[in-house]
Amino acid sequence: MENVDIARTLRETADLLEIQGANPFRIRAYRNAVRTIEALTRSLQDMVAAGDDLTELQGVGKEMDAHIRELLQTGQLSTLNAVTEVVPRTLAELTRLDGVGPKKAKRLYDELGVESVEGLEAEIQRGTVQELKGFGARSAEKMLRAIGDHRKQQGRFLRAEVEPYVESLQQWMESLDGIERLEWAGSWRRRRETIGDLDLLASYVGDGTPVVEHFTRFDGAVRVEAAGSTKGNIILRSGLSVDLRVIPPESFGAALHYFTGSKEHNVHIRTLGVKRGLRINEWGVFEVPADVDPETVGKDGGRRVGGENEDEVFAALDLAWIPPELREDRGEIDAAREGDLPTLLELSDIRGDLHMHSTWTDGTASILDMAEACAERGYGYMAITDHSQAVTMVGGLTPERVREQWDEVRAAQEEIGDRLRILRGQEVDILKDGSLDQPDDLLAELDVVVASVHSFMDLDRTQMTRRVVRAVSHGGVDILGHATGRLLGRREPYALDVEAVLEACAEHDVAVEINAHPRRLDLDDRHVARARELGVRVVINSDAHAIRGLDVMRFGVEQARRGWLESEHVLNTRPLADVLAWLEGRRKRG
Ligand code: DGT
Ligand code: CA
Ligand code: CA
Ligand code: ZN
Repeated sequence: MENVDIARTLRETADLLEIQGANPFRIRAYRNAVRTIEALTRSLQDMVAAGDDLTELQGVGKEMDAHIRELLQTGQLSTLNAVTEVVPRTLAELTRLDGVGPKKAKRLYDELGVESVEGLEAEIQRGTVQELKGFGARSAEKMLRAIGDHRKQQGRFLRAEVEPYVESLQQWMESLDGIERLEWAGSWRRRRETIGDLDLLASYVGDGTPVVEHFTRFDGAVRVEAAGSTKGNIILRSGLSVDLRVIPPESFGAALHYFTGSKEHNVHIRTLGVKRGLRINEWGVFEVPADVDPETVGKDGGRRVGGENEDEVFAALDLAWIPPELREDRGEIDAAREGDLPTLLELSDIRGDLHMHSTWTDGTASILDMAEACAERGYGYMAITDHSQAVTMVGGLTPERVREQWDEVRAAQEEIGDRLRILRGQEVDILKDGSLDQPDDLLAELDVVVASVHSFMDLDRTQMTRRVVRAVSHGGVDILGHATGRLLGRREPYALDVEAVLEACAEHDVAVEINAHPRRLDLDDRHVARARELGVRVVINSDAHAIRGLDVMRFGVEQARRGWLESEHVLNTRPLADVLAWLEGRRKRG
């Protein structure tokens, strides 16, 4: 079992225990363990094999330690089995719907016999949910929307969920002799924010059966769907499907290009080939005589002019090699022809992080610990941006508390010295009418203000757009945080005219955030590209709530690359002096 599988099982158990009305402390123990496991970089399996004491991990006590060991040994959890004797396991899925917590799930089950998302949908259609006390038509309508959101994302995985499998499968395949090249293709290589399935290519001379057989023996596989001499497919415990293709070396580059996609990019490339009398497919690049329609010759008919390396596919069309992130047929082919491809930014360009939380609100680490961790990551600056008071659930800060926090910021700064600059920030709530959750004098005294929406997310498009535009036009806001509020797999973006918001950001010189949390990645790639076109400054923030949370920055950088960003478009690639100059300039203009 991978860490993600263990985390998922524990989370499911916690959900079901909560539905059952178990002791809140017990439930919290599960959730704390889940949070730790999700942030863990080492595999629990390896740690146990190495004889590590798991109870040294934060949030992992004796009971969770035993659970993890049981899962690793048997693939089962007896506690979960016992719980599912009382409430059906499918109820856990219900609580994953936005707006349906354990209490609601329990009532839907007790009073209407709803056991699953499908069941809930059917009951809403019959009108029974609307009749329940405390539910009503509006709430039923919201649930229907949540079901729709949930469905749209079904079967797709976050990059962060897939990453551990990529690493362990890579290691497993590398342990076999004879594979010349091994590359991931598909949406994973294009660094899409969600992944439908994984596509792995192996270059191998001769019959590929041993490679496919080795692949199917990967210990994370629960099912083998296909195993032949050139192709294999396995299903992992999480339900993730992995395709393997074994490719002869002379075709490897062409296959890598083909299976990297996207399909739209491939179609465009193939069409350009046809115009030049070239047949381009997963086997190679072939020249066909002028009087022959290239579509009519066989899959490897004609004279081979390339295919071993990927750049030969592009070179045959007089194109520069295109980074996989850009291969969506959104102008990258023209740019490659004209020498206009962007020099995409890299993780190492990032010099600071301007959105994170501490123990002052819902973070788990102190300001000093966060600062040390940022310094360790090589940053020159960071901002502590705890929530404002409207977010009551996490103890959002009043203006007085914010000023108190500055003492701790100052103390942490003294401790850290000139290794890193700690900026005094806030994540200020954008209230329902677009006003801000802090007074103007406080905003002016803060070094950096991130403004975000955390409430009334179901306003209509006009109201929501007016609200956000008003906030970014206020003058006191430096950064618009997670602009569309989407949660991948959980919640669609709220109704918002992003174009109008970006225009307002451009007009008022407000930076727009790429929130790097793998479940957010908000803005999305197209809007990032649009921000670049409009000349809006972009900032990539971790929104970390724990030290490990800082490490999601890489996902944000990947998203920025998919949005064609170069280092110069991103605020936090600039040195501290530039960032301060920009912030101070904004303060003066007020
Ligand atoms: P995913 O798995 O939904 O996250 O997205 P992809 O892009 O990984 O899609 P997948 O796994 O179905 O196929 C991998 C690549 O193979 C795809 O990006 C392009 C190529 N491909 C698949 N089907 C076709 C097709 O019908 N025509 C062309 N031209 N290429 C295809
Ligand atoms: Ca795929
Ligand atoms: Ca595939
Ligand atoms: Zn937020």
